[in-house]
Amino acid sequence: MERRSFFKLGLTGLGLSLINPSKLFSQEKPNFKSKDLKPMKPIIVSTWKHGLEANAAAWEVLSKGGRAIDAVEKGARVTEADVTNRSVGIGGLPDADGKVTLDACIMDQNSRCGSVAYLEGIAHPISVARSIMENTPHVMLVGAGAKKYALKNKFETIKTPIPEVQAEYDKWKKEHEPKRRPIINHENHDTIGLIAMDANGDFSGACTTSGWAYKLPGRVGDSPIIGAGLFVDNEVGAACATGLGEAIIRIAGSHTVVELMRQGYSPQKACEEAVQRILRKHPDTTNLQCCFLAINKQGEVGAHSVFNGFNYAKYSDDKNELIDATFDRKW
Ligand code: SD4
Repeated sequence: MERRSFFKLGLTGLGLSLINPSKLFSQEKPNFKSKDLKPMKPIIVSTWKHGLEANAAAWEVLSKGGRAIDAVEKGARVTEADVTNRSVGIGGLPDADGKVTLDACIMDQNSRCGSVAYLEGIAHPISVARSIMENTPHVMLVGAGAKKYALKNKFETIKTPIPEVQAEYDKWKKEHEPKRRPIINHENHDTIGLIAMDANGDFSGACTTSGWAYKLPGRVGDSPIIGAGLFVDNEVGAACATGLGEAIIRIAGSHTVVELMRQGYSPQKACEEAVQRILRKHPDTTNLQCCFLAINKQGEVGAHSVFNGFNYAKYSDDKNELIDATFDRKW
């Protein structure tokens, strides 16, 4: 008997003759055909208020027909260079030992990606991540190896913590040293994630952070993890995350959002479902702030967070605006 008829007979025997076997073993293809879509207007969205400045720099690239990968890197560098920012780059807060360790990743329209984690003393981790993506066979370099790579390739060095941050750390240490329990809250969630689509309809994303303030030494969050803090799939769109990295990693957050969009969810619904997934896995929601931001191939945007307070900057149609995201619950 032919394998196919045997299979059908088997199902009939089970009283399942009305079920189409192809539905049981789905081989559905994604319903996105990027070639069928018209060229889109460029757009960039970035997490938090500092996204406005980052977007402005990125827009200089996008508005001239430049590539999304150049735009997101340029935008991320603005926030990394901001000495007043306590969660990203040069002005970032240190770990519990007083060391500022930076995490960043970048991903382009061809699903190429680069990442650095636990990088010390380098001004622009995002550019190191891009260099790893473009010039090495690897995706991720961490700690001493990442630093060695950055120095060898002449990336700008910095001395961290900067004096103001050192003073903040000294104060924190006096108060918290006995417990060594970092508290994450809605005031120190300022990682920047940027996702952009250029005039060709190509996507790229970047994410850069100093991570959870006063974290245990060696801790790495979601931000440099491809699929957690950032994910790009040029057939579908892009997503990034900010908030409690540990919870975002547990559901491979940004990848989850992109895959939901692939299945037909709008960016907004995809971000909402990712938040629900986090909530289902965390009965204790104390300090569980997690936020997602996404755009799809049609240039639609979605953003949602566990708690109120998350906002994002959107630059499109020559307008740069700060928008409050929807949320599941109030603090
Ligand atoms: C982390 N997700 O290291 C980052 C923190 C963050 O804004 O988003 N800060 O877990």
